[in-house]
Amino acid sequence: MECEPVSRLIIISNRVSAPKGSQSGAQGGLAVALASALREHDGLWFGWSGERIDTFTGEIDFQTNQGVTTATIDLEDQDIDEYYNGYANRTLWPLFHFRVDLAEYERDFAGGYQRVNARFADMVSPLLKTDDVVWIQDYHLFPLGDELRQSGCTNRLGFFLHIPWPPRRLLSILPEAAELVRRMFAYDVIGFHTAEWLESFLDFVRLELGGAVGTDGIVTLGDRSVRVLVCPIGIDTSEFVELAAGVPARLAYRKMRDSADGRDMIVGVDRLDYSKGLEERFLGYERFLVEHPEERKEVFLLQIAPPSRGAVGSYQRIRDTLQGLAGRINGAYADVDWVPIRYVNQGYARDTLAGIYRAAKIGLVTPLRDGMNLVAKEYVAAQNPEDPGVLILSRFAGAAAQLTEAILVNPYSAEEVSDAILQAMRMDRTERIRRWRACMGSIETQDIDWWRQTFLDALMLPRAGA
Ligand code: GDG
Repeated sequence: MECEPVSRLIIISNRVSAPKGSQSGAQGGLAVALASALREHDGLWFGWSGERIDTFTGEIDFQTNQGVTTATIDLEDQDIDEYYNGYANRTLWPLFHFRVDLAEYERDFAGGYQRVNARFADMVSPLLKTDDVVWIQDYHLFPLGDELRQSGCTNRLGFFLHIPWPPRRLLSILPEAAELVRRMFAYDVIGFHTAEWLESFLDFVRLELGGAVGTDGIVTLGDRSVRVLVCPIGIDTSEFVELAAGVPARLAYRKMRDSADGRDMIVGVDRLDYSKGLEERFLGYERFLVEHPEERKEVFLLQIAPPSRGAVGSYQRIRDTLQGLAGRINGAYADVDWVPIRYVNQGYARDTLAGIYRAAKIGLVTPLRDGMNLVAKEYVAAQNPEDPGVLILSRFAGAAAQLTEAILVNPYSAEEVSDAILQAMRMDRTERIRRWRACMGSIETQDIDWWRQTFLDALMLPRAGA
């Protein structure tokens, strides 16, 4: 099937990351990829500024930076509490990451979520031209497509989910689940990272809503049809390879190797989030120290964990738990010349990070559940091809479907994590190179440009309902 060219692209996400002077700053790969798509299609990026105001004004702040125009609005306290800290991060995020125990269900949260999605639609609608193609990002904005349709929008609308889609029975716990999924049929195309997330979505549509799943990737509910696809997000692999070979990365590499004093370094880099399995990771590493006392001083774990979503109680608790755990493990095993865990609660520039990844013999990426996980891919991209490190990856990260030659582990099992660390430490160079090449092949083929193009191509196919 032929796809039409994209005329103007409108991207809508909860937050907008305006392009900065350098790609080596805090800006993530996603922001860079979306910015380059916007540049190519003369686009506009709409979202929340991240600022709080007393009363919502409806004012839009337009800015153009390096060929990318952004349009942002400020939100009022109640919106942020109910929509962002509430429904998005206290209800949907935990539930979609299998943490039923942490998910909170408040009508006020659901109401705030609905209100802000309607607000986004009110603000965006007047900006839309007839041929604009609209691409909405992530779980903060599930109902936005339907809100736009209600205000008369006939544009092509695409939606991409960056987090896992939970199994049907789990999603049924959400009081608004049926309505939320029904409203997703306002989109023309919905994309997921993995076949597993897509299958769970289809299960819900089929078994809870009575929808019909065609063999051609078209799903129908009542009189609405939507095209669904698996489209795993990648990183800007060639940029990351260059970054890892550049001067700032080389300096970071040297600094790390010097401070490692000949020992192997294991690295973890994650937003401080309970879904990333940091507590279980520390316990798996402790298990390794207990089971292999002879290896203790041969290795240390560097865990970089910049705090996130600090306004949410469960994030404050995980922060306290990890501080306590790192302290306890260090207290129990440290010696005058060795500390088992270096636990760091701050973020680093991307180029520094690239050097740190390269200095690590092992990348330890063990989320309990993760839509994709870009750190796993960045770790692979940053390695020295002649002497690469080993990636240990949770089988519950979306990335495990692609990086099948990593050492895949069950992150809940301290024993498996411990065994994997030993296996990685002892792996010979030939085996390391073989596994690394397989992983690298995958992230080179399906990089961030591939992701964006694959999604947009699907969005520009003849429309599902047409
Ligand atoms: C969501 C989904 C999905 C981390 N610390 C620093 C830093 N980072 C960067 C990493 C990486 C990014 O943040 C994190 O990406 P992840 O994919 O690991 O995780 P989420 O933030 O949870 O992202 C996830 C993703 O969306 C994309 O679809 O993969 O599953 O949960 O790029 O490098 N960057 C810098 N300093 C740090 O200290 N500069």
